[in-house]
Amino acid sequence: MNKRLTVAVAAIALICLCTTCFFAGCNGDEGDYNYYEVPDADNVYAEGEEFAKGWSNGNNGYALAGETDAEGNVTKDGAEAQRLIDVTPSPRQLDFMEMEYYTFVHFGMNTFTGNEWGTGDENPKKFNPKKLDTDQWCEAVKASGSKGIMITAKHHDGFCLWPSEYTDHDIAASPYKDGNGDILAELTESCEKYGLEMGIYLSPWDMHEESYGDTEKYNEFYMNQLRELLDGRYGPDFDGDGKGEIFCVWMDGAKGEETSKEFYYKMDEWEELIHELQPGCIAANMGSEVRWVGNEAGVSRESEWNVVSRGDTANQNWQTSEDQQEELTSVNATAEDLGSRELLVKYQDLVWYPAEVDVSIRKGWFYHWDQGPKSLEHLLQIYYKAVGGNSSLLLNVTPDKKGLIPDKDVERLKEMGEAINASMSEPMAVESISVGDGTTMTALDAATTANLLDESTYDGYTLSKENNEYVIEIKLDEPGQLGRIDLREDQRSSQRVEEFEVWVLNSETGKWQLIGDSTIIGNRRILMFENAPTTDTVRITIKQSRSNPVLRSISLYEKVTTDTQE
Ligand SMILES: [Ca+2]
Ligand SMILES: [Ca+2]
Repeated sequence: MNKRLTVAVAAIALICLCTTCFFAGCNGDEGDYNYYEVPDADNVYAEGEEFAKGWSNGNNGYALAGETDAEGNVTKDGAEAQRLIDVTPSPRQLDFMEMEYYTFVHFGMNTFTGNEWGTGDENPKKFNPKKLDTDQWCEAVKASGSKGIMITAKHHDGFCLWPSEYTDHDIAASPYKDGNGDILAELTESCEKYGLEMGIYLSPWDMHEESYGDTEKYNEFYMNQLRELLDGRYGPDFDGDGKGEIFCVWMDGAKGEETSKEFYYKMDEWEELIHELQPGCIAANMGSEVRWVGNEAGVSRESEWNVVSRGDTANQNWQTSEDQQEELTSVNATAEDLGSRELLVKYQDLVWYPAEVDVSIRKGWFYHWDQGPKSLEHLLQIYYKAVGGNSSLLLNVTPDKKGLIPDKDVERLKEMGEAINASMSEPMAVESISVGDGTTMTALDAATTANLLDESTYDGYTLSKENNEYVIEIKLDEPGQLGRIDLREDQRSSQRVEEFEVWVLNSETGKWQLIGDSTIIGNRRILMFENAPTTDTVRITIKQSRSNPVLRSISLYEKVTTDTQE
């Protein structure tokens, strides 16, 4: 777990996260989230006709781990499928993936100076929120469906929101509560009250700290601050052992330009300390457990893979020339393909490294009076694309100089939570589920059906190749119009599905109609439909998978009247 991704990955993330994107104002385009346009009648089969027409469940699409050929040798495809699915999440990563959506709070000295980046020599007297209310933060983000809050305990300017023993550049030197304030302690109480997890951003870049630039000395300083933040004094104590829990420490790779080339962050040591003090705490962004999605616009890939290459060594089965070796080390965080079979076959060293989408509700990460929140449509688009596209969503909010999330943003967060709830609160009632090849179908027993309909539990159903199970048929209690389909794989068995389709039996025409197709599923894949025909039977066909798909859950949601793009 301690090996790092290549320098190329880190360097690109560093530049984009901290300069390019903000200054270029890359705020994301609205309007590109896919509601699936249901195609017209050309993709239909009459009932009874062979369903699985035109696609293969052979090696190309559905190689089983360890599959043997006619001579009894393990096939190349089978061995490769096994190699890929052998990469699975750590228990800590598995738990973290249940968070799905949580909130960044950028609040600090920059809030009072109007900067995105400070200088490190700001006067602490400038920091003076008069109405700071962390309950207001928690109430607002909770209403949006968020499960936790991550606070900028220290941003690049080095000003600390908690009284730190290791610096004078902190809240104790500010007028806030006459120097007796501790915003992390206040947030701890509020998180406990609202049932939200708490995370911490501790900027590795520290413009104020004298030892910054000296690897050894600064390392000691940073580790000391980590100890203060993670020794149990902060974070809600949900397990009741008297010590607070921190769910995530978020570290970016930003570094002062004036530092020497020899100066570096000892990320491995930091991560070790984080896990020693808080065994459940994830190291994100430049940490080795959750990867940056590659932009700050809230955009994730169509196929977001959890198993990716470290980008350093060639797979022994893949012959490399010098040029190809060069290509191998150039995998970077912003590449479109990080995890296809075609790509991974070239690499020896694979890791479980799921994506996190970080984006601000406003243009900036800190509060600026002349900015406002993104539209509801834009936020929903970001949410469905990230959470519904096998990524975590870290949505930033910006408390103002008073110390409050602005009213407009509070309202927008509420609308967001309400819209998601309206579309996805109560799944359509299911009569039965069966599996097979589309012609011969076998009903699942009641217990398996219940597991498969329960999205909160990992257990579901593993499709069998021997029985030609690549079609899953869901019979509904009542006919209805699909608005959302929400699929989950059991990530304990890695990420397997590479391509699938959704079909419905059109109640009017009596024919099967293709209404959507997509690539990966992973932790969660949500497809949205605006004009699906009325149906009482839905089929999901797995077209390609790395060995048998292991499904955690299937949830179908009926279209609601408010549920349109407009
Ligand atoms: Ca505890
Ligand atoms: Ca389940």
